[in-house]
Amino acid sequence: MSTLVIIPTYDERESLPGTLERLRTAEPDVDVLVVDDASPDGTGRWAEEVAARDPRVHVLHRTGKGGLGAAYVAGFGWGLERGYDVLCEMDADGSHRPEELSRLLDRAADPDAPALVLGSRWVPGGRVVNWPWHRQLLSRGGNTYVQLLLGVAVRDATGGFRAFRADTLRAIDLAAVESHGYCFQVDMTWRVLRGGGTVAEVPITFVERTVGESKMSRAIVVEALTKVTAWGLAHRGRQLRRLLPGGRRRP
Ligand SMILES: Nc1nc2c(ncn2[C@@H]2O[C@H](COP(=O)(O)OP(=O)(O)OP(=O)(O)O)[C@@H](O)[C@H]2O)c(=O)[nH]1
Ligand SMILES: [Mg+2]
Repeated sequence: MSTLVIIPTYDERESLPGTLERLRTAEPDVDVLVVDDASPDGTGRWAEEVAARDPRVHVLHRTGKGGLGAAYVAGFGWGLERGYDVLCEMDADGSHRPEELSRLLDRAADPDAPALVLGSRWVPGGRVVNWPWHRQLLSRGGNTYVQLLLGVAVRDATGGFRAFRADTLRAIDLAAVESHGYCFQVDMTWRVLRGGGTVAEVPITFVERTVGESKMSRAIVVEALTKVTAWGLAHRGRQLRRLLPGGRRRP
């Protein structure tokens, strides 16, 4: 099973070296793709130096900060073109522990592997470390909102430590994915589920970053809230139409 771990970066010069080193130690056989959006702090240049010495490390440079979603879509395209079997998402900031990637990969390698394996903070055994209460509230509240509106049983649809099977990504129209922030994670989960795919959650310990700065912003929260509400209303509308007389025959 060939695996690509995609790490999007924007100003992660301080955090990427440690994360990459831990990843190479924990999973020496996976390939890594750093997708850098022309980080002003030189993260992309640094990653390029590593790639020159380590054939398993690759760098995709984008011209400017275009959001997490667009970076992943570019990374997925790169990986699918090269025929990887499993494509993973992982943050550069150390929140996703490279030592726990094996849990996701083991599940993705099962004979009855799900379409998507999520590293989950909010299933039994999952934890968060040093995360301020307001971030926990936002994450738990956001995930409850997703579950209620979309009617999905996924506990951590906003998490970004995950493993997709390549055929799962091939079945998704990636060019149509426009979400930027952590709404992107919900968007991808929802597309997998709507396409009939299964999603499995494995517990992870999520550790608050110790260096660098968060890219979380009000705009990212507003985007997620607006889009999840719109998807939820459309979904409930479709359900309602199916219940109406003759509803099933309607297009
Ligand atoms: N290429 C690229 N990477 C990004 C962009 N925005 C965020 N990232 C990366 O995406 C990962 C997650 O971003 P974080 O800033 O940690 O955001 P977060 O994990 O949602 O929020 P925190 O919990 O506050 O850290 C990090 O590796 C970032 O460098 C972007 O616009 N482009
Ligand atoms: Mg983070």
